[in-house]
Amino acid sequence: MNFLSGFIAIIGPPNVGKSTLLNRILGSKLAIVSPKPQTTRNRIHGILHGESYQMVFIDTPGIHKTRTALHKSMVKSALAAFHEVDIILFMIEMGSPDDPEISTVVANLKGVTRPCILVINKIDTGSKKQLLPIIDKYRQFHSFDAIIAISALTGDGVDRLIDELRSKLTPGPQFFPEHMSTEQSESFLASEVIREKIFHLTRNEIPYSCAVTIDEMGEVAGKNLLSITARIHVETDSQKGILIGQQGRMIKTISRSARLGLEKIFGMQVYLDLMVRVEKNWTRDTRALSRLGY
Ligand SMILES: Nc1nc2c(ncn2[C@@H]2O[C@H](COP(=O)(O)OP(=O)(O)OP(=O)(O)O)[C@@H](O)[C@H]2O)c(=O)[nH]1
Ligand SMILES: [Mg+2]
Repeated sequence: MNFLSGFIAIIGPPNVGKSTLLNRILGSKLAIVSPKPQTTRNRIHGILHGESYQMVFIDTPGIHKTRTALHKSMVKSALAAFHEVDIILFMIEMGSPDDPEISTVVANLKGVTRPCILVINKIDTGSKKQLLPIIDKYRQFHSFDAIIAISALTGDGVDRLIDELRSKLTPGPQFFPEHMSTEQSESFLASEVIREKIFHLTRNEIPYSCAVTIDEMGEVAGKNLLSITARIHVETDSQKGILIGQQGRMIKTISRSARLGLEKIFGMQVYLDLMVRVEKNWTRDTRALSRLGY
């Protein structure tokens, strides 16, 4: 019969729970999540295989006012998604609907003609009463095809969202084979897990000054062991000092926590060799950015 498919972008300001929703929908951890804004830097694809349909979700970096070349590249990749997908999930969070960044994000809805669903996330943090004024306000910005309140964290409302999306899919090909849940390479996943631990374990500007690349990654024959050599790039010598920590304590903590996360994802023991390298002001240097994957 008619197979249905479509590309669906999850777009919105930083920290509203876009990556959490992607992971929730796919039931596996594809995108890293942290309580800090601007965690996601690249677009992340996740593929949901249903009975006679396929949804390809694209998690995007949070849209915000840009400062460095890194931020520009992040926002550019998020904005491009507006024009490259079939359906847009425009996500905000219940708690801060008046976020000053919202106007930046909303401005990009102008002229969008494809189906657009407003998703109000984090309803576990407040009461239903708070929703009405938010809905009224956002209706003035755009004529949304549907408005759905969810909690990506608890899963509340997510089935309803999937049903709504399914009703908006159009006949199309099965873009990806059934066993495939993401297009991301294993080395990208590995570098993101390490970056996530840096986001969780360090403060101030440190998470924003780090990029992670994988030098080598491979299974050790006959040992059920994955060996990974990775490099954390920072912008200054003092950041390098902080990341390594007194007697190497910080880098050891990051390394241990990353190793456990990697073992969970890859289902085997992991040996992780982590180095720190200074790449002066890489977030402002477009050539360094592309070297580091942005
Ligand atoms: N209480 C609650 N917290 C949530 C929910 N969804 C996400 N969070 C939390 O919100 C924070 C940000 O989540 P992310 O998924 O990283 O948000 P994001 O929109 O991808 O953020 P960026 O990648 O920085 O743009 C994390 O601490 C999540 O655990 C939710 O439904 N309820
Ligand atoms: Mg994210």
